[in-house]
Amino acid sequence: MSIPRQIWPESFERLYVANGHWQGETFGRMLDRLEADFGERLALVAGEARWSYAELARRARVAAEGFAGLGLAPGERVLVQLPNRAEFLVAVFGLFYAGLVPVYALPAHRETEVLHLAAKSGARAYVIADRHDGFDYLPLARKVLAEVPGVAHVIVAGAAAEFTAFDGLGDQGLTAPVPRNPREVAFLQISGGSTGLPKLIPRTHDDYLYSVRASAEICGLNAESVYLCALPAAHNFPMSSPGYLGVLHVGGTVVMSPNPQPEVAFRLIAEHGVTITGLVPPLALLWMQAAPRSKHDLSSLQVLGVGGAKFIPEAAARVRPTLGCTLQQVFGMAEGLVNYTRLDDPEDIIINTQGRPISPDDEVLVLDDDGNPVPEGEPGNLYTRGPYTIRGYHEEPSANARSFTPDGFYRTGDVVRRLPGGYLEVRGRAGDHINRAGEKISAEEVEDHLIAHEGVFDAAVVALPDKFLGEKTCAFVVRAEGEVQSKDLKAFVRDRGIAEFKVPDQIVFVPAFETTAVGKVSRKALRAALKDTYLNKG
Ligand code: J2J
Repeated sequence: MSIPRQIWPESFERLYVANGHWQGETFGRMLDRLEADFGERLALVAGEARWSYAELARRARVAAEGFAGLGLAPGERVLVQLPNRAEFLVAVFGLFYAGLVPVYALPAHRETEVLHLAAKSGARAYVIADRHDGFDYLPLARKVLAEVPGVAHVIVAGAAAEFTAFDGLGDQGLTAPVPRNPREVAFLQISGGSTGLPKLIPRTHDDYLYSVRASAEICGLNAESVYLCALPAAHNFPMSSPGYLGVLHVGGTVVMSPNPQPEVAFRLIAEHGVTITGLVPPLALLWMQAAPRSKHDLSSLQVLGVGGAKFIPEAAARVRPTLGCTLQQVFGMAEGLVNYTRLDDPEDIIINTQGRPISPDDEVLVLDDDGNPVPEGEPGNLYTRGPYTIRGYHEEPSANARSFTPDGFYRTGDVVRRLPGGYLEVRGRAGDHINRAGEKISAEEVEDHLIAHEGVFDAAVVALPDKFLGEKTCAFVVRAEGEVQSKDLKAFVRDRGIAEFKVPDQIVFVPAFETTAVGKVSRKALRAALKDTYLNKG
């Protein structure tokens, strides 16, 4: 069963083709092109691996043969949950080459998220590493096999136990990519949305590769560029803004960092002459703190992209003095629209704005709550539509009715100011999620986990400002019978098998939630009122 073709109205498709955005390349054909153009150049550094484009392509084709050999048919989905190691790129290019559709899970995801993503995407296989960050993925894989009927194969990078070893997947390799329509869904990315579990974002070859090509150009990449992938590779930001795909597109080198901590990343920067990387604001702060004391030479670094959450101007102004490189603010979303400050923008724009859209065909509206345009410089809700912004989530009719207008604009949930030249300044957001160091957490999802505890009568989760994380989570909890304590609740939520970053940072017990005489208040109003009553006093 294939995913239906992603539909933009025909007039838009014609426009995006006519304007040169959609060029008809697929990820499978991209791999062949990269090998032909850059064969012996260094494509990837990861752990001990130093692979040329030819070697990466060879390995991906072998993996592709292996995937096909398992009986996976073109168009079928494969859940990929791999940390930043060489197998990540081999697996995803192998899947593309075999005409399969990767579904990206984060290494931090646990049972709840993984089971949901596998079931929702209709995944037929699950690709993991044996261990990462002290977590053993094999028991999780057994659970996925037992509980998600469609999943028939587990492929493991590392010690595979009873499962298929990634290394032994193929033999000769496919000789050509399995043909795919470039307008079809190439992969499913996950949303950091504000309601419930992650939604799946269908991205096509044509739309995504346009954003990759254009990002590579905006970020000044060329064959000498060396990109450090410090954030988890499954995130949209390190994937394509400009990310490892942007760097591969122009024949540069990708260096995989197993984690983004300065001690690890700085050594890799010095050793491999890294020229560009991307970070979320808390990590940028950490790097700026560590750089003056570091023994490593960071002088190769030319561009630091910062995005995923608001980078405050005071911090932004310190990037050049402390790290000696150009800051590029990146305001993007896995649903599509990506804004960049340009490398040659005046310092004032680079420090105070989150950039402007990639494409002349990105349509941006800034509207008040009644849907009327606000004057330039006034805050309003950001809506967008364009050549690489989706028109709907995968199989989410009710979320789609909320998140997209009838004429196809995506309601981003972000509140922005549009400034002269089309630059955007992010002011906040309308939706109820917590942006914790760039990881988006749905208030509703965490509330559901808390309410599942028998000692909890009701719960409301809000964002609190945090100097380091930007925002952290605070759960207001009304107890049921008994005296349940914070540490019990945190342990309970953690044991429900969710990503650690979703466990509430703080829990505040309150006697009751105020409700109006009518007895019902929107969750949004309730969260705001709680914050106001308990946290903003004095
Ligand atoms: C304020 N908020 C920001 C920024 C994202 C590049 C960069 C980031 C993402 C990403 C991405 C922000 N200032 N600079 O996909 O390709 C918040 C907004 C946005 C949401 C999207 C990329 N950059 N945000 O973060 O899908 O609220 O993508 O709507 O994870 O992050 O989150 P996500």
